[in-house]
Amino acid sequence: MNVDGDRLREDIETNAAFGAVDVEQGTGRTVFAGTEPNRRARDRFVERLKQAGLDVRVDSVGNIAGRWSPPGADAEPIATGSHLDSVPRGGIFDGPLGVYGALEAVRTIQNADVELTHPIEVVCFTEEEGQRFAGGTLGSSVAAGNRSAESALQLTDDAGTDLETALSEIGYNGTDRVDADEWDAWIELHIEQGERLETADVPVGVVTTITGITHCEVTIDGEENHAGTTSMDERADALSAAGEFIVDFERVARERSSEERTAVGTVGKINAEPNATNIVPGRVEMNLDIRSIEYGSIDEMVDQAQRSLDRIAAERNVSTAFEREFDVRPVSMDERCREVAHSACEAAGIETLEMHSGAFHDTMHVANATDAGLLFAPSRNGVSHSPREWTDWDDCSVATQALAETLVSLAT
Ligand code: HGY
Ligand code: MN
Ligand code: MN
Ligand code: MN
Repeated sequence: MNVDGDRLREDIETNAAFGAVDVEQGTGRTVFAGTEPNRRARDRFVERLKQAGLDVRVDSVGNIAGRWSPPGADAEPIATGSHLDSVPRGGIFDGPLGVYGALEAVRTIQNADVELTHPIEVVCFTEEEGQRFAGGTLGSSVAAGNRSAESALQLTDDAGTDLETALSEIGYNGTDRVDADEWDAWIELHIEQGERLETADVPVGVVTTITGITHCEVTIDGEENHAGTTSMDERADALSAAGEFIVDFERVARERSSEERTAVGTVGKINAEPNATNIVPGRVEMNLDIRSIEYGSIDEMVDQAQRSLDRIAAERNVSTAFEREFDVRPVSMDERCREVAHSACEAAGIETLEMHSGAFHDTMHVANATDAGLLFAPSRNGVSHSPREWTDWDDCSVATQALAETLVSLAT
């Protein structure tokens, strides 16, 4: 079987134009659920699915599935796919390589002389990055039965728009069903977003475990006051309190990571009010992103973060709130999918390397409903969630070939 690397590249480059933001380091893209760039990316994907002869469905939360059912393929479908939404100024491969790699794998298998017993389903999940609604992996959590469609549709963005409205505005609140429990197996192709494959000079990663993750919302309330007339010993400065907390939280994560390498902690989003030069800040809201493949590490870091916040509240005369949400335990990939991927790649002369995933993925939910596997393609210098994200086109083709070989092994 031969992947058409030029066709794959054209799909990914065309998709990159939707929500493109030109920045000095490269081409980023900003594609949130329910926005105009999201509609254009979805429309293009549906058009390409139909051109490949796949039957297209859209479910109530905007998940898109295209099914190829060749004659004799009567068993439960094998599914593959990823997401098309992005983080702000994200790269062009995080998600789209898995969506268009899946479609290219199917087109490659269609042109090969193989008799499938299972149909193959190509899937694009809604809002994996969680930039507008919920904390991430929204569509896959519904497709895998981890969240009800009703509750998902009621989620609102910062402007108060709910998901149902956002999807109907772009014409993607469907009436079909996309159910992960209908699938016999699932394989996602994704960029590694790390540098182990590049360092080892191996073209394909086979994932063993996907990190656990907790997002916490921290609020600090002090007292807004005049920056010139409020003496230093009379202040309840929410932003200085947040600054002390952030440095202490980083210490907690560094210490944990020195004992258990996959433990990480990040404060990536912060909002200070009223955010004016000459006003002592009265309120800060920030999000914590805490991960590890050891759930005990996550609990330990959350516990220490709460204790640090309580200490700072007492010392600085501020009040605090700490809400733990979006809590997903580490997920092991199924032995069957890992073994099939390794042997299919070996038979095709493609070297593989086992590793954990420090990023979360739609696969972590799908694994709850069926046998699930995750393949990685190399990331240049390990960079991702950045306009500098890059995967060489040859690496995209080899990883897509690995996906096609794995799908054929699962679907026959
Ligand atoms: O944040 C993550 O791990 C994923 O890239 N959304
Ligand atoms: Mn991502
Ligand atoms: Mn992703
Ligand atoms: Mn089978």
